[in-house]
This record gives sequence, structure tokens and C-alpha cells, in this order.
Amino acid sequence: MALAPTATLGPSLDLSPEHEMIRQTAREFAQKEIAPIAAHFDETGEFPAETIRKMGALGLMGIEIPEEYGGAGLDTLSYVLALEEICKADAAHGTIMSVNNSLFCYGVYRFGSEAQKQKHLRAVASGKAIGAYSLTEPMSGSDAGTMRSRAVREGDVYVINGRKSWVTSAPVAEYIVLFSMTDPDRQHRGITAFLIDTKLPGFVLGKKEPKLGIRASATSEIVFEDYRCPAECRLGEEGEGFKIAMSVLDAGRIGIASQALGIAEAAYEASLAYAREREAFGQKIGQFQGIGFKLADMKTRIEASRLLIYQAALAKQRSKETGSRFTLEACMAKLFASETAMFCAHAAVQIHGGLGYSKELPVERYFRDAKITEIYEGTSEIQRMVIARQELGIK
Ligand code: COS
Repeated sequence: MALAPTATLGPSLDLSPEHEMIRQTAREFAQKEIAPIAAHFDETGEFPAETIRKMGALGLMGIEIPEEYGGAGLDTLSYVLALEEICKADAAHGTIMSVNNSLFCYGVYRFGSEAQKQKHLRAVASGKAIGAYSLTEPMSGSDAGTMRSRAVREGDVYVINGRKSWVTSAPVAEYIVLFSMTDPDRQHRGITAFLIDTKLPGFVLGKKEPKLGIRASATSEIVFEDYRCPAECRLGEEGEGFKIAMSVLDAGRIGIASQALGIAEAAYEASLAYAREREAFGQKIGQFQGIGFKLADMKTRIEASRLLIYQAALAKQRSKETGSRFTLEACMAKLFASETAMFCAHAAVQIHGGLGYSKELPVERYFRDAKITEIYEGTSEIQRMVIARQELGIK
């Protein structure tokens, strides 16, 4: 049974030669250009502008966006394959890539006007500018409908005031998809989306978020002080913001699942190699059941994550034709893959012993980077809530 024109499912998932080529191209770039510099950028917290620029030139910053809007014109499976490879080398590069592709480009392509696509999307999808997405506020995270920032219409502008937090890429972004309240009485139905130009007056960078992991991705608060957003930069209609935010997060969650898979694989491969060579008590440590069983569980969870991610990617691809939602598939992939990343990174540190705790190896970085995948773009608790609601038919 053919599931999609671009992929087939056999006993193992057989990718088309085109998809294999995309994976190989991303892998070679990631291992040659990103893996050697990952520790430095993790240590310093600098933004890796040069490698991100090269990723843009390779088409990795707008993979699914049609070429006429500056993207690479590829499918969702291509996106998850490429992202997984980038994250295997460095999850922080993957965060920047994922936000650009899923949280910015996908939303503007799906909900933007032709003029917005020409202006905002083309620049970001081609990698010439960085895009960001801003939903969270200091007092509104999982309960995203309760935001306090306000956008008030005055003639042909919206005057925006308020503080948003945890905005990935905010310090380097040229454009941000912002969600703000236009009609507080209508609660989540009073939220509206805007395309923010960070060069305009009234946009102020707030404190940098001091993070445990993915340290090379720039994350900060942003503050709006009487920012005047032209009405033509409203994304969608007034009051449609919450649905836009949620639909875009469905896409984003597939990206985070792919990021988690990349981290899990990196942790697993390092562990496998170490278990084959390190000796204790007169034998390779992989021969001890305590290590072998860990490797078996890691491998099994990784392959199960991969299948959930590919299923979600195919569902998203189908949605481009049918308009159907892929919320369930995206949440299941993110939930399982992120918990797999944490499981594998935790096991990898343990298998490596003292070396796993040392900055001389990347294993401790995988451990720090893995944790965020269980938190951002919806915590594991939120994923379980959404999956349960979908299954129960509550929403
Ligand atoms: N796609 C389209 N529409 C969606 C949707 C989706 N994935 N999820 C919800 N909606 C719609 C619902 O259909 C409902 O529509 P109506 O207004 O017509 O009834 C509306 O949005 C509100 O949905 P719901 O009642 O489920 O909202 P809740 O306030 O209960 O919250 C959760 C829903 C918890 C799922 C949502 O707030 C969420 O995902 N929170 C996590 C936010 C997050 O991931 N933050 C991280 C930001 S990025 S770092």
C-alpha cells in the first residue's frame, strides 16, 4: 500500500534514492562543518552565524517552502531526515533550523498573504534572514491562551505592548511571528498573530535566557513598547491567532521529534563504540549484560521513534493536499522521541562512566541538550494531554 508518493514502508523503511541523497548531503555537511565546532559554540554560547549561513545556502533553512518563495521545494520527509542529521552533530544548530523551518516558514506559507510571502517568507526561507516565533510569556507557558501582551488597533496600525519570553533566535531574527491579545474578553479566541519586523522602533531585546543546553541557539525575552505594527503585517484574521499558533506547533513538534532522534542516535553511537572498545574485568564492557541491555533498549527506542517521526512526516505531507490535521501523529512522535533522547543520553553518560561526565567528550552535551526536547514546543505532559483528548474525542 503506497502511503505517500515520496516514500514507501517496507519491513524497514526504504527511502527513495532522492531522500537518501538528501540525508547523505545533510550528514556530510553536519559531520564536516558542524560537529568539529559544536563544543566551542556550546562553551561560549556564541551564535554560529557562519554555519547557519552555509545551511541557508544549502537550502536547509526553508526545506519545504516552494522555490518561488526562496525555499528548497522538498517534502516533509526530506525535512525530518536533514534535521535529524544536523542534530546528530549539534542540537543547537538544529534548534535554529527547526524554528526557522517549522515555526516561521511553515506558518507564513500556510497563513500569510501573497505580499507577506514575498517579503517575509522569501528572506527567511532562503536563509538570508532568520525567523522566530513568539507565543510564551513569563506568566503563560503551557496555558498559552492566557497571554497578557496586548495589541490595540489604531487606524492602520496595531499598537503592541508586553513582554514575551523564551524566544528562540530573537537576538538574531529579522522577523518574528508574534501572538498577542487583541480582544481579552474572548480569551483564546481574542488572540491575533502578527509579523514583527525587529528593526522597527518599540521592539526591545530583553534578558538573554541562561540555558542548560542548546547553548549556541540565541534565546531571549523580547519587550514591546508601543510597537506600531502595520495592519498589513497581521497574519490571518483577528482572533485566529490561537489556532494558527497550535497548527504551527503541530509542525514544530515533528521538528523537535527529529531533533530528539538525532541526539539519541549520537548518544547511542558513542555508547556502542565505547562498549566495543573499553575493557573492564578482562572483557569488553559491552559483554556485560548491564551494558548490553542498555544498548538494546536505546536501539529499540530509537527505531520506534524513527517510525513515529516518519509517520508524522507522511501525515503532514498528506495534509498539504487534504488540509487534515496531523496533531496526533506530531504529538506522539515528539513525546516518544524526546523521552528516547533523554533515556539514551542518560544511558550514554552512565556507560561512559567518568568520561561521560567530562567535557572532553560530547556525551555530557547530549545529556544537557536532550532535556529541552521534553520541555519546549509543549512539555511531555502537554503532549500526553493532547493525545488523550484526541483519542477520547474531547477536541
Ligand atoms: N490545530 C488547530 N486548532 C487547534 C489545535 C491544533 N493543533 N489545538 C487546539 N486547537 C483549537 C481547538 O479546536 C479550539 O478551537 P475552538 O476555539 O474553535 O473551540 C481552540 O484551539 C482551543 O483549544 P483547546 O480548548 O484545546 O485549548 P486549551 O486552552 O485547552 O489548550 C493546549 C490547548 C494545552 C493543547 C495548548 O494550549 C498547548 O498546546 N499548550 C502548549 C503550548 C506550547 O507548546 N508552548 C510552547 C511554545 S513554543 S517554545
